[in-house]
Amino acid sequence: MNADALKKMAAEAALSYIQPGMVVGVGTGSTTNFFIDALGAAKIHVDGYVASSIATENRLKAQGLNVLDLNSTGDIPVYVDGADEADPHFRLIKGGGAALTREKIVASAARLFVCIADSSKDKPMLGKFPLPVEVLPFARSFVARQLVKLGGTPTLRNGVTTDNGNVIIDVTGLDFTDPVKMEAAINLIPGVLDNGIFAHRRADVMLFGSPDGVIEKK
Ligand code: ABF
Repeated sequence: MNADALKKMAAEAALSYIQPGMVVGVGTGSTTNFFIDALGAAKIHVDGYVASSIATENRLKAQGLNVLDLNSTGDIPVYVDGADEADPHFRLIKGGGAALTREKIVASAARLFVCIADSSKDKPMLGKFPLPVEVLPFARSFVARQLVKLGGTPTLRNGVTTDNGNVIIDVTGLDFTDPVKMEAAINLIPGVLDNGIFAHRRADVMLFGSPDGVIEKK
């Protein structure tokens, strides 16, 4: 089975967490796109969807689904999103699609975070995937130097501007022994909007699409 088939399997399994009348947070990325398509087909009568990116908002609307403003929903019952890596404690690296800041806001506003991924994202430890950091353009060079002081090797992601008008710096070589601590240390650098470590707000449920079927961990 190819990766897309495994992503689709995980995405469709997440439908079981969606109930009529809910507000549902929706992530960003190719796995989440399968989830949006499944939502469009399932026609569950939810109150509406909170999108974590402009791309997701557009895809939801193209499916005829009702998009809500997070400022008007209060906390939301469930958030469904993909990841670039997940560790055994459901701590994640996200942001390959450059939407990490809004993703973390919606995930943090959600009572339940269901993470959907193909089983190649299931890792014993975080850190192989370069860590995305969203940075104000004004602070790009300063932030890069501070990331070096934290042990990382920063690379500006060329040609990418986030939905919030910022740049992405991808960082390799960081120590992920304590992801909560690293997440906080990076976010203390002035000019950093947020980083792609989801350890403080990790996932509650993992749905991995695998050649043996969907593996659910909670
Ligand atoms: C998003 O989905 C991102 O945070 C993450 O980078 C991406 C996972 O990519 P994909 O679903 O395309 O494999 O949530």
